[in-house]
Amino acid sequence: MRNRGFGISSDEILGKAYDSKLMKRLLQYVKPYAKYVAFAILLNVVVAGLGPLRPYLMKIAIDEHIAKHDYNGLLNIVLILFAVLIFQAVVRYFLTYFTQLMGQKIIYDLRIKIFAHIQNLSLKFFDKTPIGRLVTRVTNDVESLNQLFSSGIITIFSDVFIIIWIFIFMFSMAWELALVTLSVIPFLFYATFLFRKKVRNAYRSVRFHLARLNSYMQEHISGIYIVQLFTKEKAEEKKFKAINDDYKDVNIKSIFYYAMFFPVVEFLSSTAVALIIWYGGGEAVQGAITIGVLLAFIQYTEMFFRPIRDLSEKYNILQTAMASSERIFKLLDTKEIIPDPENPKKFDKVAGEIIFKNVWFSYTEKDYVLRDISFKIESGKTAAIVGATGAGKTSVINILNRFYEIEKGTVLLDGVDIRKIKKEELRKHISLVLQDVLLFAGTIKSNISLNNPAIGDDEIVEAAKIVGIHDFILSLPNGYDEEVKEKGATLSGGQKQLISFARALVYNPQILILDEATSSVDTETEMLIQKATRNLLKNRTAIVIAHRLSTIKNADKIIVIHRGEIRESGSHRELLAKKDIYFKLYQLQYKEQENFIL
Ligand code: DCP
Ligand code: MG
Repeated sequence: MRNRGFGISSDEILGKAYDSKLMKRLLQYVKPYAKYVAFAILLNVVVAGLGPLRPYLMKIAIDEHIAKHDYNGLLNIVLILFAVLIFQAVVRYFLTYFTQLMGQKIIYDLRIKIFAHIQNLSLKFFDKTPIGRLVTRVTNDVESLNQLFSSGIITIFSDVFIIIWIFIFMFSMAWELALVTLSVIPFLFYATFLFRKKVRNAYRSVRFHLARLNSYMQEHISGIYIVQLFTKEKAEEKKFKAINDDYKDVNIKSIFYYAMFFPVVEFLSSTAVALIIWYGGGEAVQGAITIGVLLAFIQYTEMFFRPIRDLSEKYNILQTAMASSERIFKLLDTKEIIPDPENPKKFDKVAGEIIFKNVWFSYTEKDYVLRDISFKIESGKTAAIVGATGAGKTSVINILNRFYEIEKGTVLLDGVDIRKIKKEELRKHISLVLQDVLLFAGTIKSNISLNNPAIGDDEIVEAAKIVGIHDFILSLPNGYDEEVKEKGATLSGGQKQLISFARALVYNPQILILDEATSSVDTETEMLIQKATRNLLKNRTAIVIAHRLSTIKNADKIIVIHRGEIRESGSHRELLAKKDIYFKLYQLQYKEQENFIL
């Protein structure tokens, strides 16, 4: 199906209702709980047999005891019937409990597996995958598998067993009458076949429109700020109404098929009962069968249609589950992982020398974002990267952290290719303060330490003091234990940035990267941070990216990037003397400042 800009094309997968390959894979997850499955099937066979036993007991009660005025015999049968009912209730309890337990255990494992897998995927994958889709995998799709395991597959067994038992009872009582009941089955199959086909298509469009509704909601709410700012509420409401209308229409259409199907089944079942009364009644009048047999048959016929009607519902569960599992496996099969080396190089201590050697890199395989980048930052020195928006500055950092893999060239840390270092080890030595600060649910303290138990409270306070946010934190009602709500919505941009600054410092890294780290703090705070970091940068390697050139004047080396290429590099003084790009940039900002002051 065409992806109509909603990013939901993979949600449209609607494969076969039963796919043995998928099922085989799914069963891998059931395997650890094979005992539960065996137990559940056993209980199912028992439950399935108990239901059809009742009409048989009733037949005996009528023919053997009521007809023969045997009161004591009748009492015995009633007691047996009562015992059967109680037994059935108890078995049903265990059945429900164990199948649900098994289902929950299976999807618990599956959720962990999916989450772990998603976490390890490369950022390249996330660049092109909507978050909503990944959330759906862990929630909705996993839930539909739960339905399959807890009510779908196992009750299919029970339905089949019930039908078999009914057949056995019917044919052993009166095979001619059994054939009369069966005469409506071809019609039933035909109705079911038509229904399945229609429902399948309806289901597909329901899903499509639901995904549309979801992604619209998601986008709308995350952009609510812009919507309200531009007073777009009315227009958005109109758009939502259109989407909502479509969704309602396809739902009504799908309900129509159900509304048709169930009365048809009901009609066929009543027809079968009528046939039994007509044909069986005639036989009874002639004395060919007893009244007990006739009544038992009427009950069997009614009983017989229930599992068949349920089977078509099971079919839907099966189909949904197959589609869900296909999507889940597709995600689990995604191999966009940045590999760790087989024999990783271990570091006791990192000096922090960084070398880029003829590095070429692209996000999309099409255009190179970085071309032939080469530079060296000696250990303990500070390098600055400057360049226009979109020049590729952040990309250099992404590569150094191995968030993305480069196409050509090498990146060396202390002379070792970073592909020969475990990602965890590499990133342990690098701290990063980013353009967009991300805070997590938790306290201010946990946002600084990221719940690392090795980091003590003293160190957290110390880091906060250095970046100058300590006093602010103390002014909060709960100080360092203040809850951070919804990604830090109650904090200002600058406050968030300072917290992330403290986070970077508290990890005491050998390499510190500041990507526009001071872009949203005021000039005074920026100066304070600069002073503090100057001390901190001693004996560490640092990369500083900043638009305000005044902040990087003191860097040991300034690298000027333009459209993915290094155009100049050197110290502030050297670059000014060159009177080229950096010189022009500096002049521009300098003049701007002067104008601003005037
Ligand atoms: N890009 C991309 N996919 C990403 C990130 C970036 O295709 N996930 C593109 C957008 C830019 C180019 O790569 O054209 C360089 O992006 P950078 O983030 O490296 O740019 P800068 O950091 O230099 O820009 P800014 O100053 O705006 O932060
Ligand atoms: Mg950037």
